[in-house]
Amino acid sequence: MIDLWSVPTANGQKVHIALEEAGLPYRATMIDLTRGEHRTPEFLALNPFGKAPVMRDPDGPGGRPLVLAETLAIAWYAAEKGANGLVSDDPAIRAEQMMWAAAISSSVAMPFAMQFFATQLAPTPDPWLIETMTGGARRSLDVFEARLAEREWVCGQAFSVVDCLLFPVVATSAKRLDGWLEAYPALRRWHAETARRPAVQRGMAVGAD
Ligand SMILES: N[C@@H](CCC(=O)N[C@@H](CS)C(=O)NCC(=O)O)C(=O)O
Repeated sequence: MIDLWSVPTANGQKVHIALEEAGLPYRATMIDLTRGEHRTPEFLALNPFGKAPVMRDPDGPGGRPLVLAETLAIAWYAAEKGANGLVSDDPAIRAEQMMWAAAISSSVAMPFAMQFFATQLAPTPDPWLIETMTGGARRSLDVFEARLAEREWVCGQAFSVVDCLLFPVVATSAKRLDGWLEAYPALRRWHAETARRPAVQRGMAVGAD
């Protein structure tokens, strides 16, 4: 069974949802960042960057154990291993899925993370940083609003690993923005449809208590 060391944040939720949608059995251990559990020698041996989530599959490719960090890498691995169609067999669609998955993990995750640091964690609020990162977060929602106005799921007619990665951005990170999805009707429709999926509900519940 896959072992997952995780956190109840958007990054952790992305991986929980991908594992649930892939139908792979896993055991999640929640890491307490406030107690420095991500800086122990045992954790750093799994991920030298000292960041959750991290996964260990004892039955990886070729039957050998595989340790993976990075949310995108874990979600993509789960999507491929689960063979539930979360990653397309068509090389062109697959390349497009990778582009959107990478964008969510970098161009989108960065302003949302910085917005959280600037508004919730910074000892002294910096108005420039707050405005810049809130603007960046909103502009990334604008991109998905335009896309989802024209297609059911982020990469077309089929739910994919990209939707698994986007859901916590919208359901958790964007919820911190004033008005949440008020100005985003297509994202509201997509969020409601995605939130109805039992695997998404199970993934969001992991570590939530
Ligand atoms: N690029 C990494 C970022 C992971 C990350 O920042 N995880 C946070 C929790 S959401 C963490 O472990 N923070 C601890 C730290 O940075 O010290 C990914 O996509 O998985």
